[in-house]
Amino acid sequence: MLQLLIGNKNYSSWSLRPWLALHGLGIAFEEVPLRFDGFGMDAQFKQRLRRFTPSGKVPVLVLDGVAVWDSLAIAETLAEAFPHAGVWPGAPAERAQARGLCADIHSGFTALRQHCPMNVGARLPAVGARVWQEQADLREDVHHLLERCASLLQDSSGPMLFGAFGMADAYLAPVWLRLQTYALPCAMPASVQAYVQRVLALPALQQWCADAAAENDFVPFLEPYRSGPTLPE
Ligand SMILES: N[C@@H](CCC(=O)N[C@@H](CS)C(=O)NCC(=O)O)C(=O)O
Repeated sequence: MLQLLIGNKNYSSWSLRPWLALHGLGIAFEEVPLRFDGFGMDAQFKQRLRRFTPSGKVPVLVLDGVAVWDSLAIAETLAEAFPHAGVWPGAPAERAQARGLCADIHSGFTALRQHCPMNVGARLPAVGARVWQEQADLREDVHHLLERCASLLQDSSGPMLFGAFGMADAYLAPVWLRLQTYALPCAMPASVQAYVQRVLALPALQQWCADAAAENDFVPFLEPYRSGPTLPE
């Protein structure tokens, strides 16, 4: 029995990663949504999470009654529990690359995270143009990721980064949603552009975006750039 505790789909990039991986790899699970009513200790969100994780954060995977928190720990747990599902590539060199990429995303790219928080349904091109111009570290983050993807795709048998869909593709998916939201004017190599289109067209990712829209839940403390759901930037 597998459960995944997740936050608001419009905002929670960390929840999206294992959710998309589970769907993309065909591993059945039950989704347990926890609304982001606040990140303070008195928030319902924190209260409901308390018995699963001391981190107070989503995602949390519950596998046979054991709670596993943190997206990277979840990735390794899935690889262990479902060794034939293709969480990581089969070849050791590729597996090392995929793990390294996920670890780098997990601990880095803070400028992209800070200036372009995930907001699936919003369209903020003016904000994107401004932060792109003002924030050199954001430009570096994006250029670095695009170069890395281009290089991996060159060696990949396709259609995904390491051949078949895996955790690395799921880890990068929120980046492509951010580029969409903020319309960052980055120069994207054609191979990466085609890859991004393939990821965005994945039925599971389409489903996540539709679910995010259906939430219809504007969460002010996660909205640095908007004061209401339909207000222009
Ligand atoms: N390193 C964690 C990050 C998880 C995380 O920051 N989750 C956010 C939602 S996307 C959260 O639950 N935040 C609650 C808080 O900051 O108190 C992971 O990889 O799972």
